[in-house]
Amino acid sequence: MTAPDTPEEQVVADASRRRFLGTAGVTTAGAVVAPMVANRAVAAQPAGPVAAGAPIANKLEDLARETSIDAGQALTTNQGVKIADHQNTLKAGLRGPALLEDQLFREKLTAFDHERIPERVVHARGAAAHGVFESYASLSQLTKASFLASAGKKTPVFVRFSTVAGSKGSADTARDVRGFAVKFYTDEGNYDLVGNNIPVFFIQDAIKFPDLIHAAKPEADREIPQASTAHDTFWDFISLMPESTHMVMWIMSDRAIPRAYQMMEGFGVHTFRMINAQGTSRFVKFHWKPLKGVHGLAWDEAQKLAGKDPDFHRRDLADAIVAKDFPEWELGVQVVEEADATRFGFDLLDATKLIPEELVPVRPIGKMTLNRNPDNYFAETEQVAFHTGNLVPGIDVTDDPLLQGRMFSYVDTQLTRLGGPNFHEIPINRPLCPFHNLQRDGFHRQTIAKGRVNYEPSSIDVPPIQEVPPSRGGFASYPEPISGNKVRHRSETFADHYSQATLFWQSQTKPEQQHIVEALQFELGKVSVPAVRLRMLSNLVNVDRDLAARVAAVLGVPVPPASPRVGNRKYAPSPALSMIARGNPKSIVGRKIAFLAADGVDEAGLQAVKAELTKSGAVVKVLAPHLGNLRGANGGAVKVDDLIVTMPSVVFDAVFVPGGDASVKALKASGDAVHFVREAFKHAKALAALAGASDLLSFAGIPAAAGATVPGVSTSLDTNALVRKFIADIGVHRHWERAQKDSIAA
Ligand code: HDE
Repeated sequence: MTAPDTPEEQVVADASRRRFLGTAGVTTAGAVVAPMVANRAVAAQPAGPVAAGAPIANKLEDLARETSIDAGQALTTNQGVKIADHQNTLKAGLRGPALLEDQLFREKLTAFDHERIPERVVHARGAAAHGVFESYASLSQLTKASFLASAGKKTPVFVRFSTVAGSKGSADTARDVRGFAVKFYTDEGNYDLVGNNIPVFFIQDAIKFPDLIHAAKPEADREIPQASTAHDTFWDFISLMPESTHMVMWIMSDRAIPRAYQMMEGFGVHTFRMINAQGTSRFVKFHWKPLKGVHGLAWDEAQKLAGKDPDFHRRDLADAIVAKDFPEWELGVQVVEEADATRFGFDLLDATKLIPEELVPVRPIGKMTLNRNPDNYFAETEQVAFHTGNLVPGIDVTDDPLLQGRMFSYVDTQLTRLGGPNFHEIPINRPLCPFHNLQRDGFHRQTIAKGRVNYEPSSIDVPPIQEVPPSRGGFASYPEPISGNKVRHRSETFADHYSQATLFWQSQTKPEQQHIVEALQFELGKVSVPAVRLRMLSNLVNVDRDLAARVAAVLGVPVPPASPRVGNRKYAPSPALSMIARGNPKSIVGRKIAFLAADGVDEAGLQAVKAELTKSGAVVKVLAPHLGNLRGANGGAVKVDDLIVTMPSVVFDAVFVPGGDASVKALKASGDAVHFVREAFKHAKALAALAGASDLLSFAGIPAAAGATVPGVSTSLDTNALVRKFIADIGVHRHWERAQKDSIAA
């Protein structure tokens, strides 16, 4: 090894020598530790008592009290003792056995051995972000909740998105409902809106939740399959629970394979209450509407993404925030007067039903912007604990028997997951306003509550800890009048299980209906028990006979008779339920566009299209058979971003092929490039090719010849016209109506 020239090289050399020298290396360690000690003064200091003090305006400031930056610091034990050798255990002799007394080794390994906590029993896989909610106007006529009390009022939020069935390490793009949990750090305490991206649920009563989840999770004997409902036990349970049919229609639709978290709607699902200062209560349903529109993946694409980029959704969320293309949603409410609760012909307390937006419009009340990624996945995303019971004055629950069960489950589950009752003290969970009560002790207690008095009433503390009446902000449950016999029964008003499933089906566009049919064919095709398939088909006949027939045809069985049903309410189709008919903005901001090129590319054409797409907010990546620079046809150079083999078509929204004879020829000779365009076509994405590059598309079997009009494919145009059409095509998201796509082998 040559002698180090700089102090930095000396540090590296010293560190690597210590790895081999053991304690002898201690003599050189001073050189490593000394500059770090000097840095120590800048280390973030731990926070003071958390329960005391004035309100903190901002959650990031609050979390900053707990952050610590290790870079540049002296390496120490948890007791603050500086560590001289972090490479070798303490041994009896250079080649001898390890010594039990090695406290440095034991502290390190003990911490490591206990690094994992139980994953969430459901919603284990998730990703989160910080942001802000801004109220549009005073909502005081509806609710006394202070975070909705005035126009422009800003409240910090932390939002966690998740899949439900898969384990923590499963793929983001599994067919599943997505969790959409929002924690508002309001100035009156934390309010959690723990919702999903689908407005209804599988079951009506919480007592069935463990059965539903057992049936959906991997089967009990072999723990197969992971993060998939395409198996016997799920469909066995579902087919025996007709109340799940409405939700099943949503799960089989493209809602269950979103393009991005930022392109999903969110729903509170249950009917909640809002109560104003006068004590008037109204029913509300919560809706989050993404400003980027609601978009899905193709099912084949979602399955391939599960292997090619299992982190597709969490990467998209984090990247968008880094690029300052902040994900945004409007929060809206559907409001129903108590007196109108029975006018819909279904029960507002039944979580398998929705109120069509055409019957009760969604009123926008504020906007949420996610603008900061968490610093630490475990500390924030994993340890955040949501709870439907985290309510603030002015918002309350109803008697929905599903919601009532959730009121128990969320705190209960954290006791195991987060190891005791003090999880509210974890920085991501603690409120921004002061909190004081007489709850004490327990595992991992952080707050050092001073004084003798830990009970109430007491005359010793003057003044004592005090209740706050509702008139001054105390929470009081809505005094709903209740009477009735103690029963274990389901109300008859919950009995119509099919009418809204039919409403959903009839509200879908033709391609969306086709996707539902294909999803059912796929899932039931994986079911091995014939009786389960038949029972499910009998339920589907109640939704729509044609739907059942199209599924039955592929399952190779005749359509069975309908299963028994109660009720048959007719609804007008609701365009708001369709991801396509609802209408989406045509913006291409944040859309990922692959440019396929090779040496000899027409660099001027490439740069011109790239400039226009980038100006419109899209993210362009040049993919080529090799990294470095491409030689342009006219002597220029084009920087390559990625290899064609490392970035598959499924991670992009559209494909552009620039001209240049040699480039097009090389791409035609590359199986990866040909597969790339075929697959993008099959997944209904926008494709564009300049000049001779349409050869690549034709060669791949894509109808791209001059004069061919295939939705979303642009060829034979000059650069300006092509860019305009390509941008419009990308804005449509997917060209599902493309007839030829399913015959393409990819
Ligand atoms: Fe949950 N649910 N849930 N759930 N849920 C959990 O709480 C539960 C339901 C939802 O990102 C658990 O902290 C029961 C509906 C989300 O941390 C657990 C019932 C909706 C998340 C639990 C339901 C949800 C959870 C597991 C039926 C949409 C993830 C870990 C009565 C409105 C929150 C945890 C996060 C998580 C119980 C049904 C949404 C076990 C008993 C309906 C978004 O407490």
